[in-house]
Amino acid sequence: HDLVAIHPYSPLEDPYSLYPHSLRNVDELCASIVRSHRETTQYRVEELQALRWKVLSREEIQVYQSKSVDEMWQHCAIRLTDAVQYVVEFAKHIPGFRMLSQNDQIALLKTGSMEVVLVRMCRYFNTENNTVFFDGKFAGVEVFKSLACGDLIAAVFDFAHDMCALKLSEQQIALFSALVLINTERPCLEDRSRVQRVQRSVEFGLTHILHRDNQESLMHKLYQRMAVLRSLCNLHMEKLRWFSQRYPLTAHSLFPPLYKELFA
Ligand code: CLR
Repeated sequence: HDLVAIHPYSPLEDPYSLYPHSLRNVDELCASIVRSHRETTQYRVEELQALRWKVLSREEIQVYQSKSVDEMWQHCAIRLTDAVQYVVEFAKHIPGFRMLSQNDQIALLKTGSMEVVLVRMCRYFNTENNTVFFDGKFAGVEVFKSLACGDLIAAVFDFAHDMCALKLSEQQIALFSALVLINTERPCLEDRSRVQRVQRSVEFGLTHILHRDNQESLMHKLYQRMAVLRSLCNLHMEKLRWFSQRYPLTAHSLFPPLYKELFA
């Protein structure tokens, strides 16, 4: 597997899964998730803020729109895989994740990595003109026209817009991302109870920071967003199946191996 470098099991390395509810540890747990989020999000919020004026020109949009379906799919698959790779790095540093079996790590990433990319998308989204940072500039839905999956793109942009409306802090995004990944409901898990222990500690961490920020009402909204994420990812898989049927050669030989491993 390209996906996860396995580390030898060492319970000492990971006190959180043993004592998830001790108060001193919850601060450490949050700090460590926030640090790994910070270190794996390609751009900082301030950097993205400073780049907001960089919008694609009409000519540049034309270039994307005149790409063939398979060319544009390949291009986006590469960009997405890049983003997924950072999410894999993030996951590896969630306290407790590396203690899970390789099978369970992969099972969580298979369904969760794309969802976390979509959570992270809100940092890269400008609600003033509904554009997302793509290839170094801000791009609207029309840029993705040649993918021929307008419904998915519209749904993804809507989701980003709704996430932005919650005005989450970086810490809240970090903890929410971890919670999206560590989910006992994912299919094909071997050791659900171990995943559950990690999930409880992350949940406890998120509750803790929402309480500290006096924003407990966000919890309910975040759980609602998790259901939307699941449906978006199902739609992505559906589109990928459709694409692979029409363009088997591109899907087979030109998509990044990690993209195929995770989603195919
Ligand atoms: C999400 C946050 C990441 C950086 C990043 C990289 C690639 C971007 C992605 C973000 C958002 C969604 C995105 C993607 C490239 C293509 C994809 C714009 C900003 C759109 C929605 C097209 C999806 C096409 C599939 C059907 C192949 O940290």
